[in-house]
Amino acid sequence: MEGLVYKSTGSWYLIKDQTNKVWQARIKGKLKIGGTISSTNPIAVGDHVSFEPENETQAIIANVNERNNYIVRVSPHNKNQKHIIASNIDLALVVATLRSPRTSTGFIDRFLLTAEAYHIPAAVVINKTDLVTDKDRTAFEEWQQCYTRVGYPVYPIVALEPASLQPLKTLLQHKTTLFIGHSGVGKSTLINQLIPDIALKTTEISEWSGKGQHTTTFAEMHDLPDGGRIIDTPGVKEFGLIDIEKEELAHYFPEMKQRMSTCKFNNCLHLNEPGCAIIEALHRGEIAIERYVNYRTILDSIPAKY
Ligand SMILES: Nc1nc2c(ncn2[C@@H]2O[C@H](COP(=O)(O)OP(=O)(O)O)[C@@H](O)[C@H]2O)c(=O)[nH]1
Ligand SMILES: [Mg+2]
Ligand SMILES: [Zn+2]
Repeated sequence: MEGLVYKSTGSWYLIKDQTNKVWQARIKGKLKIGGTISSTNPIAVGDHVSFEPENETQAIIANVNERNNYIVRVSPHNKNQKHIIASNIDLALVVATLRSPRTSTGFIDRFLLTAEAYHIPAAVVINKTDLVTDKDRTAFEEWQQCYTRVGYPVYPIVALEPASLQPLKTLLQHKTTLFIGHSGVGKSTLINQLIPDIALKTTEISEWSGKGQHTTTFAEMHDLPDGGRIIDTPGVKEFGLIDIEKEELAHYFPEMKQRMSTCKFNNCLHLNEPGCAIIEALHRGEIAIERYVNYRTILDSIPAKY
């Protein structure tokens, strides 16, 4: 039988078959996996699998179909290993907030470039816009302008106000969408609005401000009432970069990728090389300074090859 993985706890998997029947499944013996990625988790949310029923509700997974795509992060347990967050994704959304808590643009940019690297379309949701004060108004407008300009649609919302969610609902229809965001940005609140009978637990600000919570929680997929699915990933604090070399990094910033072929040197890292098209565009105000600063910070964090 064929099924789709909705949840993984590491040893058990929750699968839905074509009739929407739910199975509790596990792996036994050797698993056949399409493709060649090695990761700490052999099966991820979003995987299409074949399975053999053991009884009315339990099953054994025999085979994982080849993935259209997947998105990984550094394994929380081992920095040198990949952990697949989810697979077969149509859209990746970062849920960000200007305050309570403030999401750094560094986090957003790391997320966006990871989506680029894995060829997954991405968009930015700015939640808690009801809390935007005069002090963050400029930053709010800059985020909207900056991300829209480089090709990422921006959706400002108030998760608790259904009327603000209409454009986002239209976007999500009939897609499998991955939600990423720091703990406390309102992902569960948003998902509760999108799927009225789901009743996910939300966390009061006073509770999540303590460190060390949500360290080992797992991604879970949910069906949307009007078609489509969303994948909730609790507690992603940091997006580790995997397998990206310094020379490649600018390819994953669309505004740089588009211009870098006119740099004088073809191995230009866009630092201070003569004839650098990126630096020139930066001086003309065509590339956002914050995006460039984040590029530099991420570049510094990538170890040199030798
Ligand atoms: N003011 C305001 N608070 C929100 C909004 N969305 C969520 N919250 C609150 O933020 C807190 C964390 O929300 P939660 O959904 O648990 O965040 P998660 O960790 O991303 O799942 C809760 O107290 C929510 O009520 C919003 O749009 N505006
Ligand atoms: Mg949550
Ligand atoms: Zn350059």
